[in-house]
Parts: sequence; structure tokens; C-alpha cells
Amino acid sequence: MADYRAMWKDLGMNLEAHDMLLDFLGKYYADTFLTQNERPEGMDYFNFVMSEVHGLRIKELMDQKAVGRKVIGAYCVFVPEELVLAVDATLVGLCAGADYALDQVEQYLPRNTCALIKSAFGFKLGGVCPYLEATDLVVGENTCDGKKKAFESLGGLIDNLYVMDLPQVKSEQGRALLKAEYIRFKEQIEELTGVTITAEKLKESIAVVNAKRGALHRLAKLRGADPAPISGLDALLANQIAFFDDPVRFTASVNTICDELEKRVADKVGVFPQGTPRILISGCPMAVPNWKLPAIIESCGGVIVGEESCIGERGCRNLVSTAAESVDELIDGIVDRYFKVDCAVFTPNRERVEHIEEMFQGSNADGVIHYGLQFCQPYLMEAMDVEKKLEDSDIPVLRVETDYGQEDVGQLKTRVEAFVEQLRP
Ligand code: BJ8
Repeated sequence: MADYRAMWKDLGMNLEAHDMLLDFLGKYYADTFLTQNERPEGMDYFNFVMSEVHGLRIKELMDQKAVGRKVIGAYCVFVPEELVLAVDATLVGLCAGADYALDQVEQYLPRNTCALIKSAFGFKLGGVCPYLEATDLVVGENTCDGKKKAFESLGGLIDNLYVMDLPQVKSEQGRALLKAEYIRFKEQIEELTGVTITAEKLKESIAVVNAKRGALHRLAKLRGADPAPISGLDALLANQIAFFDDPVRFTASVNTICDELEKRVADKVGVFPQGTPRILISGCPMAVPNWKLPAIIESCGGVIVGEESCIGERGCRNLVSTAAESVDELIDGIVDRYFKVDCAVFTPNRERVEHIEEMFQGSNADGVIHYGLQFCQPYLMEAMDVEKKLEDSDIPVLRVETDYGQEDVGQLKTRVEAFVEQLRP
């Protein structure tokens, strides 16, 4: 990797702590991903992206900023990339999947806060996230109670926080709130960038994001084959990278790997033997480098064939209609698309179970592992109902509650191994 230390220093990062983090990440990535068998050649691109995740990609963002392009960061899939691209800005995901500076974090957040929120604070307090430091605007959102209150505290640590209010009920009023908030956000980013969104620009950006989601869907569908042409770890990685890579380049890279996978499917080439127990993961999002559970599943004799998660199907299903002429009508299309996101913060949230069943069938899965982050009330509470309904449909389910720590790896392995065995014919 080139020397980016001057850039990181300019961003105000803690260089020593960051060196240690990159060292850990590099080793963890190599042990988890590079040791897999039969990886598609197309994964070389994603290996490269990961090797430069805090380097070249940040340099690209800094180069864009140098010519006036703004960088907007977000913690939730409800922040519409279509609007961000339409003001000639770049959207990056800020969620993190590793514990960091926990002692400092617990001076701001109670211990019983989910790891995803704690991690966001840890990366800020530890000075190790160049994405956060590169942003011109950080978008928080009122979803779960944890995030809602955490953004109040985060506002004291950064000076560019904007909070989006989001509905929790799929009613007419809920839809009206979402539309009002998207219009408020549009005005905010128009002011930030000095660019006024036109119908033409918005159509173009919708097409870019639709193409990205379309490519991820193509990838998701190919995983329905037996033998699975790509590991769950690699497919998850592509979904994770979708949150910070350049969208056009990313789409092309996913389509390239899909071409290769199509051939594999036709030739019946897989990463695991035909008949390997197939698992659908459902639940909380898994941000980089949260690979713990997927790595356990695939080292215990299972293959992951889908993620019902915001970093997965929930985040990329449904496209925005471009069959409209005015900005307002196009925004209606955006609202229609995002209003279908079945996050557990909604009540009631019946579509989610229906959707898990649909994915279970579509991916030819044999069982579902519900992944809930410790202290995540929305998903942990919803998990009980999900489990019951899936079992009523004779779908085997394993409910897992964990965090970003490694202490429970042994116990998780034992449970996952037993579940995978149960799925064998
Ligand atoms: S749309 S899932 S990205 S809110 S894990 S912080 S819910 S306590 S991440 Fe999410 Fe948007 Fe919903 Fe998706 Fe709270 Fe749970 Fe923590 Fe969570």
C-alpha cells in the first residue's frame, strides 16, 4: 500500500492506533477470506478494495473534495443515495463492525448498548475512521431508541451531524413523514453543495443506484444454485463494500463476478460440495469487519446462501421507478421504494417474516440462523415471533444473540455445528 500517513494525519487521525487497527484488519481479512477454497477470480477486485479500504478509497474521496465534491456519511439504509448523487456528492456508510476504545465509549453510552452503536463511537473516539473524518455531513437517523439517543451524544463529538426523522409505522402518516424528511434532506444537501436537484439529474442518479442494486440482486440469485458458486463470506463482503465503493465501478465489478458465477453454475462448480447444508442469515446488519458468525457457519460445514439484512437483501431489494417527469414525482418513487424496507423498528412488521420465507424458498435454503446483536431490542424481540412463524412453516431456525467480542466463539461453534448437522438429509 502507498504511504497515506500524511493524508491520515491531515484528517486528524490517531496514527499509532490506526496502524495497529490496520495491522489487525489485514491479518483478520487474510485468515478469514484468503484461506477459502475455490474463490471466484472476480474476488480479486474486492481483495484489492479491502487492501486499500483506508488508503486509495480515502485518497479518491479527498481528491473529490479538493475539487469541491462533498462527502456524506450515513448509518442507515434509509438515507437515499439517489438524492446524494443528484447533488454531485458521494455517500459512504459509516457503520463499523468491530469493538474499539470501549472504555472511552462507555463514558458516553451505557454498557448495554448494541455493539454497532458502540463501534461507531469507538471509531470516532479512537480517531481511527478516515471515512467519518472525511465527511462534510454525517446523517444520523431516528430509528431504534439506541441510535436516537446515541446521536444526541454524537452531536457533541462532531460538528456536522444532521438527524433525519423516520417513521415507525407503515401508515399514510408514516409515508408522509418519510416524504417530508426526504424533502428536508434534499434541501439540506442542496444547500451544502450549492447544486439544485433537477428531474434529469435525479433520473440519472436513480439509474446508477438501481444498477447497483440490480447487480447485487443478480449476485443474490446466483447463490440459489447447488453447489453454491460463491461463499457466503465473499457475497457478504461484496454487500459490505457496496457501502463505500464508487457505485459505478462497484456495479461493474459485481457484474463481472456474476458473469463468472453464471459459468460456474452452468458447469456445476461450487465453493462447497453439492448437498452442503444451506443457511439463510436473517437479522441485524453486519458491517465490515463483522465476519464472526459467517466464518463460524462456513467453517462448521454450512454454506450461507443469503442475508436478510440491511447489508444484504433488505438494503438492496426493490428499485426506484424512473417513470416520472418532475422532481416531486421522482421523490414519490424514492419514498415508495424506501418505505418497503422492513426494518424491525417498524411496528407491526409482518412483511419481514413473509419476506424471510420468500428468501428461504428463493435461495433453496435448508435453515435460517437469526442473528441478533446483544442489546438490540428491535431485532431480538422480533426474533421470537420470526422463529415461531418459521417453525410453523416447518423451517428450521437457530436464534443467535451475540456481539463483536470473541469470547463466545467456542459456544457459537458448538450450537452452529449441531444446527448444521440437523439440516443434513
Ligand atoms: S434500516 S436495521 S440500518 S436502523 S443493531 S443500531 S437496530 S440496536 S442497525 Fe439499522 Fe437502518 Fe434498521 Fe437497517 Fe439499533 Fe439494533 Fe443496534 Fe441497529
